[in-house]
Amino acid sequence: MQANLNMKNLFSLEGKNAWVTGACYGIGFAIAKAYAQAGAENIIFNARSQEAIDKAMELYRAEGIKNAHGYVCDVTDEVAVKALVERIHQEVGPIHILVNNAGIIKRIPMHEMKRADFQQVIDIDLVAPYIVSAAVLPEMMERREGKIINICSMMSELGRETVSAYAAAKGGLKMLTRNICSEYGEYNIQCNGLGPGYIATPQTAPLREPQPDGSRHPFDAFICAKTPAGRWLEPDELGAPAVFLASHASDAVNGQILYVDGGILAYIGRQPK
Ligand code: NAP
Ligand code: GCO
Repeated sequence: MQANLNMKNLFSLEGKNAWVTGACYGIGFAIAKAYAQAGAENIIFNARSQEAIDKAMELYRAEGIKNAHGYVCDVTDEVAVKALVERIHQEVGPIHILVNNAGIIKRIPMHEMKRADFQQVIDIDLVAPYIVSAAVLPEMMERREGKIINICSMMSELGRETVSAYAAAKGGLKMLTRNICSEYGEYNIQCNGLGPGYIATPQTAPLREPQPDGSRHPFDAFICAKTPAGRWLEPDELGAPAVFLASHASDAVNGQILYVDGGILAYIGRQPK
């Protein structure tokens, strides 16, 4: 609670253990780095293969982060997630902060998308945040304190061609965020969303690749025209907003989606010159 904290300490994560799902690279890794810089006691992350964990541990070590703990776990596997929570309690300690970051996208016109593809996106981007949050909530309820941050998207608010499953999942994740807020706020648990704009990560790399003739990808130009700053955002620009949502500075913020989009949602798009 904020009663005995001053402004300087409000954004500190000292003494807190943070689990960022899928934080081997991209946005998750950027958030985990920011948490470490904000003083987090331990950084916990997971991936679907030991190879990914080993590679990520090298990245954490290169950043001087010595308190990173990587575990092999597919976030859609409810049994594995519950077992991992117990293992984290034994090997690391309590989970104070959970960031549901792990996610995929499939860019296929809906009428051509196979049901299995649609389902896989829903399972990872919407069902998994439910699975992981449900596994972590009991300890947060008992402790009467916890932070859950769901990584939403522009597609929590907007649609576009070929991303029907992703938009459905991220729209659902916005409402799951609001419902966790509603159901668990009485336990002093805050659940908010972080809504990145268009971020330069492996997930969006296909949208930025130069064309065979060396020209700019049309989507690259499109997004820069839709962003007031005229550029893609970098993963590290999400760090400080993520620290805010994980810290006592946001104890009175609940059920909100904090969009870190460079202004995309406010902007009709650059007018033709
Ligand atoms: P990314 O570079 O593709 O990284 C996604 C991470 O999630 C990877 O580490 C991936 O591991 C992991 N993951 C995927 N499915 C998993 C599963 N079933 N179990 C465990 N880990 C799994 O994506 P990103 O751009 O950093 O995006 C991270 C989050 O931000 C996602 O939820 C995405 O929807 C969201 N987001 C991204 C943007 C953007 O512009 N990049 C904007 C808004 C929101 P593997 O290597 O094993 O696949
Ligand atoms: C896409 C992009 C977006 C971003 C992000 C935007 O194909 O439109 O991948 O979905 O990943 O979610 O906020």
